[in-house]
Amino acid sequence: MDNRPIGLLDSGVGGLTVARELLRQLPNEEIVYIGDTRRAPYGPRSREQIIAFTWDMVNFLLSKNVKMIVMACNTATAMTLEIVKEELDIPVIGVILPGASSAIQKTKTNKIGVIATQASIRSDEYHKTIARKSSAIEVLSLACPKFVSIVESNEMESEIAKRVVSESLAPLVGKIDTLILGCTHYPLLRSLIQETMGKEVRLIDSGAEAVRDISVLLNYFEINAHERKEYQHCFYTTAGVNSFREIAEKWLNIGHLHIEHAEIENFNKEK
Ligand code: I24
Ligand code: DGL
Repeated sequence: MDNRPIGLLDSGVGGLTVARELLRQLPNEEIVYIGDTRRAPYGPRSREQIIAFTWDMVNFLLSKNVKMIVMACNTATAMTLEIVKEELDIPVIGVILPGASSAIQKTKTNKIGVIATQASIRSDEYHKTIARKSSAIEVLSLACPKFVSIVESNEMESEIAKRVVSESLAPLVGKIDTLILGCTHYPLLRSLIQETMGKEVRLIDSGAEAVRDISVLLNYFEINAHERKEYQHCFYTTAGVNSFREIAEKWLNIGHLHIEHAEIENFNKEK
């Protein structure tokens, strides 16, 4: 048993989709969440920047005495998981392997699609991860850079969103039976994506899949938390607390969250 919190990191608020799933599936666990909202989105950024920014978040979480780190961001996972994992002596889990494994399980035609940010697609990490597990599978990868801005401008229901989603996904329609939503924001466009791809295509939410793996890992290392009377989940944002609060409280359906601003630039764990 281990009552230390689980650390989650994300480029901004998108990782709250993973946090919500974690709180639902693992209610005894306490979380510390850091979202680098000031420097988000990471999707259009360079590999070097994403690595440096992710290290800032990792070091920040280590200073909070977390028992494991969840990279709740596909872009950070694609660029940094292997590098960070190698340096830490606590478990580090990303969202790519869980999403990839689930898609492999579900495909019947051996044709899997992946949609994600530019940086994630450029890294080719989903494709490589799937190929390592099964060389029989064909992977069609597609960057959908406009999807994040649609969600962040709260236009999910608009006609523009409908058009952008259907135009963007056109290259995949009819070519795959399973589609990985390889970005934290895409589950919010799920119904539009499903409509465009057709109802026979299975959509995989990498974040939700990752939480099942977190549970397995907690069991394996015997580091589950006890049930307690009170939980003090902590959320940190590198930008304003108010806009973060609005989204987090609505999304998690919890009031009065503990949210603080954090300066993490060049965050040093020795501090
Ligand atoms: N969803 C996201 N980001 C935003 C947003 C949103 N604004 C409305 N909704 N803004 O991501 C990002 C920029 N901000 C973030 C806070 O700090 C300053 C900069 C997806 C979030 C997924 C949990 C739509 C919206 C909402 C509430 C819940 C969910 C949601 F308003 F998608
Ligand atoms: N969180 C990012 C991801 O899952 C999406 C937002 C961004 O580009 O920062 O890839």
